[in-house]
Amino acid sequence: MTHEVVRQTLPLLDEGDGRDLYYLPDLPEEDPYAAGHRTCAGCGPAIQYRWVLKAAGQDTVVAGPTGCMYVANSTYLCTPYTVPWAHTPIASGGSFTSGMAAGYEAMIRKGRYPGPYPNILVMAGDGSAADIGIGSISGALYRNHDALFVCYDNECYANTGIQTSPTTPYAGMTTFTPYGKAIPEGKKLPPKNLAKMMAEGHPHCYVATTTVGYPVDLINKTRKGLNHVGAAFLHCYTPCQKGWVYQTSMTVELGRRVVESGLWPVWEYDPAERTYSYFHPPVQRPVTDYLAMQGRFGHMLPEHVARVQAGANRNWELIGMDVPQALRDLEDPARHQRLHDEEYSMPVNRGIGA
Ligand SMILES: Cc1ncc(C[n+]2csc(CCOP(=O)(O)OP(=O)(O)O)c2C)c(N)n1
Ligand code: SF4
Ligand SMILES: [Mg+2]
Repeated sequence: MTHEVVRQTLPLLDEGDGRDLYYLPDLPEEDPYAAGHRTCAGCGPAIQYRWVLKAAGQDTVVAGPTGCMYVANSTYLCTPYTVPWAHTPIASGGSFTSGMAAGYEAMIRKGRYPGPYPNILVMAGDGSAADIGIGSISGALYRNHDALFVCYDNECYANTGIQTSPTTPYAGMTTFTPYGKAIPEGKKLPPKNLAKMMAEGHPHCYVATTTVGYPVDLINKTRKGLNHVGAAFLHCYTPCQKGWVYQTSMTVELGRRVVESGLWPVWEYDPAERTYSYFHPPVQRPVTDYLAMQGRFGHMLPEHVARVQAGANRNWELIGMDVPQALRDLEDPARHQRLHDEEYSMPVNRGIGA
């Protein structure tokens, strides 16, 4: 006898007219990612893990390919998870999760597991999701296994000592992209556009981007990805305090500024309509307001900063927003100084909708 596979539906939080994207709602009390792990203070990936798992709830199973969030979170016989969790090799997050998803489906159909079908999640770093493990994740998306694949993007291979990854931004200094006389900008290559690759390459999947600066957005996109029957991919910007060199308390602020400076478009891809919807932030800033907060960019020269501003301005156009003349003017290197001499606006108490 074949049993029906019953799926869960997680409720979405009210986003109001969009302004409420900024303020912290009443989060679910349950915390499947409990306190007591060993990530650095202010670790963006740890914030993302906590919110994603709060959004998913207790009927969830998680896989984690090798990276900071495996190493810092688990020591022998000890993890912060109150839900089943497995570590996978760095290349195998997609294949492991495919197996879990297919296994649960089969067990429920055969009556060997009572159901409902659990929330199946894998949270992989950018080194895993955009580089070493991209093949296995692409395979899982292509085969449309019912699971959510999250890339927590700290824009480097953090766990092995902050090496460059495909998502490290242009001019981002890492231990493998030091700046010097020969290469003054540090990293020369532009970052890989992972989320667009995933959406364009797997058009039947739910795909979205978000940051740790927008908790309601992060929680809702997690839930939409889990509610979607089939494969889903979420790309989340997660600052790494150790690798990026910034004030510990600024993690969430960076998660907003990267969007407000046009460097991280926040969007959602709807596989039914095959359309993208872009979030239009109410504030548009010069990229220096973002770059100057981080030591990894301190070596940048005026021409490097101007180049990043030009890229941000193209992003504004891409998401359908006007580029203010003041930001267009900043495409001129003559308008800049060395980044370590640059002033940036200090964070204000944003309040609701600020
Ligand atoms: C096949 C393979 N190559 C290299 C490593 C070494 N390694 C362990 S963690 C890690 C960094 C992973 O980076 P990322 O996925 O971005 O996660 P993060 O450390 O930034 O959290 C690397 C390269 C490995 N475990 N397996
Ligand atoms: S090195 Fe970065 S990603 Fe790793 S635990 Fe520290 S802050 Fe988090
Ligand atoms: Mg990483």
